[in-house]
Amino acid sequence: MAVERTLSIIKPDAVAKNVIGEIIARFEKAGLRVVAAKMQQLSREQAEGFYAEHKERPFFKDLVDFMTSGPVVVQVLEGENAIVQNRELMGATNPKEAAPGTIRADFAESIDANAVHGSDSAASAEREVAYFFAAEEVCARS
Ligand code: RTP
Ligand code: MG
Repeated sequence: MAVERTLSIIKPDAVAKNVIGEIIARFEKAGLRVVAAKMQQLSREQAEGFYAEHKERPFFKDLVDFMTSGPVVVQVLEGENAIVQNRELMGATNPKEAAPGTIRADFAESIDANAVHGSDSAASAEREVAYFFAAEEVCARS
């Protein structure tokens, strides 16, 4: 299996709940390494650009409102099979459907305030990492 990189965002609800460390611990315990990280208040423009694929969806405005409602922690995770592994650790988009023990089952309130984002494919991961980080801001650790 290949070493991959994926973009993770700890969303405003989880930052407000003060569970940044608990969420990062899940990644570390699963063997993923943080290779870039920053806390940031997203502008509407940044959130809209990041979620551009959902621009025509009915929930787009709510999504942008939520993602700009407070600071987020943006990280690059590196490890074997990191993209799928991160999605498995996160659990389903709707926390009511998320498997027990997943981040969303344990920390998310609703489909809107769902604690974390994770890239959903290799192409998304490449775009999303470059959206937030310059190449020199990502520190290889493997
Ligand atoms: P994310 O991109 O944030 O990691 O979440 P995801 O892949 O699990 O879900 P996605 O389909 O990409 O949707 C992005 C975010 O939009 C909100 N959403 N609301 N009301 C709805 O039907 C609905 N569907 C999606 C969620 O907050 C989701 O995380
Ligand atoms: Mg998504």
